[in-house]
Amino acid sequence: MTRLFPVLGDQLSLGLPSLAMADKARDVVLMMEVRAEAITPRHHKKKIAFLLSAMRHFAQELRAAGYKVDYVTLDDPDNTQSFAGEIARAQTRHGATGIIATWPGEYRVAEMLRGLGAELLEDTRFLSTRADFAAWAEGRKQLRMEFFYRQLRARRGVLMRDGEPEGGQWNFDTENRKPLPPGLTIPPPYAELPDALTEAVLALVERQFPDHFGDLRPFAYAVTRVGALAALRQFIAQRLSRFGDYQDAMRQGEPWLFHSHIALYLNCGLLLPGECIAAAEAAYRAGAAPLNAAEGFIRQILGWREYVRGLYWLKMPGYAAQNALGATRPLPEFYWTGETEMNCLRQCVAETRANAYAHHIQRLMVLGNFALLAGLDPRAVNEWYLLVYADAYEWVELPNVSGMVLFADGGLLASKPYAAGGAYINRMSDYCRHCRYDVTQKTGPRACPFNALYWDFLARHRDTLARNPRLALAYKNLGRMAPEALAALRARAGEVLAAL
Ligand code: FAD
Ligand code: DLZ
Ligand code: SF4
Repeated sequence: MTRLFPVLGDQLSLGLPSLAMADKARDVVLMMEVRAEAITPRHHKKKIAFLLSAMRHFAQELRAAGYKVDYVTLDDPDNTQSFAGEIARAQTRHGATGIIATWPGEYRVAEMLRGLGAELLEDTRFLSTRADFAAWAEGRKQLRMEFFYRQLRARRGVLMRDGEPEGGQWNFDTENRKPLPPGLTIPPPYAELPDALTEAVLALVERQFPDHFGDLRPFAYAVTRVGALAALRQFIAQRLSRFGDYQDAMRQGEPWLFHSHIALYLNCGLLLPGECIAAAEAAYRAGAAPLNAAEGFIRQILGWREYVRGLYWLKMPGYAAQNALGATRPLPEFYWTGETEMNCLRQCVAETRANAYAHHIQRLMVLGNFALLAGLDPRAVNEWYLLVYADAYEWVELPNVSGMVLFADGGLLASKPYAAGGAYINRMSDYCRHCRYDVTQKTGPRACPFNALYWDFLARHRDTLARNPRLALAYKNLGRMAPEALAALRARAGEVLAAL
């Protein structure tokens, strides 16, 4: 009896628990390129190309490892272009009696697979389980990442010494907020030339999705495990040592800085979180990276990545509909075109369009901060983030956007909204030096829009946010402001919003 083992685009790991159960002699691994996944939402061209090429390369690896692989290509004339349609067709084709899969990365896909009677296995590529997170969250009013992280670190013995955190403290974030000094050499990112398989996919994407957002070429991402491992090695050797110091910095024309650029590989399965953490810890122990860098990097993966996944599965499906601040404004056109005089936003959209990548602070404090302050509709903002970044899958994108950026979950993830005026962007970047607006001005036609929007945001949400102890100082300052000054700021904010 043949059984069907669907392997989805974000499950490109030979160690997948479902694959371990497959009988190579009689079971069939099914991989499906389907249009529905590319067009709802309409993903960035580079993201589609990356994933389809990585899938095609992974199918070769599976065959080399002895699996029977049934691979449906996007332009197969019989392709029904949906997961459910392709699984049904493959069941008939192979006379398959059962479906076994690894837990997928999206709630709707899990529901679809369950609806087809599939057996779903826990995804062992994560370092904690959904049940671990649910047990930890039980009875807690607030779910702070820091405490989940500490527990995981201690349990797994990561950066620990005699039962205590290495260096005597869990978190070195206060050392990780430096702006970039002038003259610092930034190493180029890992890059590969596309092989014939990738070139075929690039041509396919150009043909099938010409109107999607984003630049398809140049295409230099790795598409195999070997390439992804090389990218990880290059990060550890060339950038990790400065990752901590400049984690929050931004510089015009420098999209990659000292970040790792591995989330796209981790999230589709070409890299595993445990090996990235082990590589960073080994670099620290060998004296090749300082503790604030290694701990900072490890916390992103062992802490944030595991935490947002736990939160997603605990709170779905309701999490996607949350809108605690009642935000309803449509997404401004400049999120697609980059055509705005706000230089920080223009730069971040342009880099997103070119690379299907922006680093964390660009996503959070520029693109996200504007969405928060302007009261953009969480559904529209989530859709944008999900489609523009090559590393975006709903389990990781949604908590970051609805929880971290928009405070749409009412403070479940973040202890306060990450709202900031232009001064923060000016401190951490050189964007303001190249901007038509003046970051020091609060009102008037040349005033940086972030300034008025910030105060307007606080005033607008006074009833909901003023009791938050972490906003006490901000509300104290708002309270001290002369009524005419606040009125002028709010009028300026009104103009900015009306112009959107
Ligand atoms: P680095 O800065 O080098 O960090 C190392 C790794 O840590 C990343 O590769 C990633 O795996 C992990 N990591 C870091 N921060 C987070 C986080 N907040 N949540 C989960 N993992 C994290 N990350 C995604 O992987 N997919 C997304 O769709 C995504 N959407 C985001 C949306 C918003 C609004 C924000 C603020 C953050 C989002 N992040 C997302 C988190 C983070 O911005 C990206 O993981 C990071 O920018 C990817 O680049 P990098 O690989 O160079 O990461
Ligand atoms: C994002 C994406 C795209 C563009 N295309 C495919 C595809 O053709 N086949 C596939 O298996 N997965 C694709 N994905 C990823 C899925 O949309 C989805 O995010 C994951 O399968 C997680 O459930
Ligand atoms: Fe952005 Fe304001 Fe700075 Fe211009 S002045 S780059 S709008 S923060």
